[in-house]
Amino acid sequence: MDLIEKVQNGERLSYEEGVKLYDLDLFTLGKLANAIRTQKHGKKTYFNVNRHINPTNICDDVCKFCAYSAGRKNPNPYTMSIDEIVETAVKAVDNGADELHIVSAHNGSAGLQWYLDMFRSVRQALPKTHIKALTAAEIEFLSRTYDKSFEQILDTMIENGVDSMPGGGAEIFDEKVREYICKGKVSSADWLRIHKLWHERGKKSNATMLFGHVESREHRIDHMLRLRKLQDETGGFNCFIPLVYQTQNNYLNVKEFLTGQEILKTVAISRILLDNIPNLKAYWVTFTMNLATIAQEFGANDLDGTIEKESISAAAGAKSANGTPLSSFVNLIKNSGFTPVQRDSLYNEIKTF
Ligand code: V47
Repeated sequence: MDLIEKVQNGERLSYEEGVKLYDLDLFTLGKLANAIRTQKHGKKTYFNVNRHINPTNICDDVCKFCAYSAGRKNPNPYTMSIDEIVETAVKAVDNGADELHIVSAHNGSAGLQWYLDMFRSVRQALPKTHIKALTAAEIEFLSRTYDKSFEQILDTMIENGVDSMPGGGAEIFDEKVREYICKGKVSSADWLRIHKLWHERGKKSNATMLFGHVESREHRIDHMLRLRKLQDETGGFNCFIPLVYQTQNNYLNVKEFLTGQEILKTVAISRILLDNIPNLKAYWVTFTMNLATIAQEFGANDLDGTIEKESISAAAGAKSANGTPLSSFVNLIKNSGFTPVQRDSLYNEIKTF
């Protein structure tokens, strides 16, 4: 059977077939991915009203692609106080946010207690707000630095009020690429193991893939299939988020920005290959709003959220520092022919516009 027919019949593709998908032209891929998106989600495009909080940029790890950590290229180290974090969170919720996305650099001098106090204090101040916090990379870092098992860190996160885990830190799972771009950070096996343990605790998480730097198409397919395998076991991933590498202020020295065509092909292929992860996010921060809008026709059914403030991708050149207002977000989705649906962090629908 030919590849196109296999996709149309909803059959699962192998690694080799996944790689071959890239040989199809963009419009064929878009049509195939859009058919799957429409079958699963119709014309709905999800987003949420969220606030990113990045409490510290002081980092003990050295990822070549990162422009956010307070290293040689970013001389402004900071660590927010617990009061500042709570104040920021309360203000965001007063302004309508129902999710706090809290991730940081790997700050070995802050102390494990600082992390736990942060979650407990935010939870006390905001009993109903969803806290999505700590990437698997941060969890591995905390485990390594404070001599705790992954299980102990995950259990204390839950005790202190964390609801779900974001998908960061996955980068590219291929061990050689990983060694080059983020040596010393969480291994691929541990990233997957931490999410597995989290899912076994009845909790949900997301998964990202950082692409458009030194990786090949084959590495992207390998990355997606490692996620598909874990999802078969646990069913705990809500969403897959392909992050487009931003080129500025970092040490990876890749100056060529990916073409829109390659980004859209990768979106469509992830919709086709990840048949068991329900949601596919075109994260407007790294796509640009224009391309995220188009990605809705190539399989994406989620555009992330209003964000309010963004530091990680903005440091590397993305135009995301101040988030985006709710009204323009809604209009953008509407004007592109889709139905904006505000969701909570676990994809329960809150409001259809
Ligand atoms: O893991 C770092 C990435 C991630 C760059 O779970 C960069 O809903 C592009 O994971 N260019 C953090 N990306 C962000 C993240 C995320 C974002 C939105 C939603 C969710 C979710 C998760 O940012 C890191 C890293 O892969 N990153 N540097 C850069 N130069």
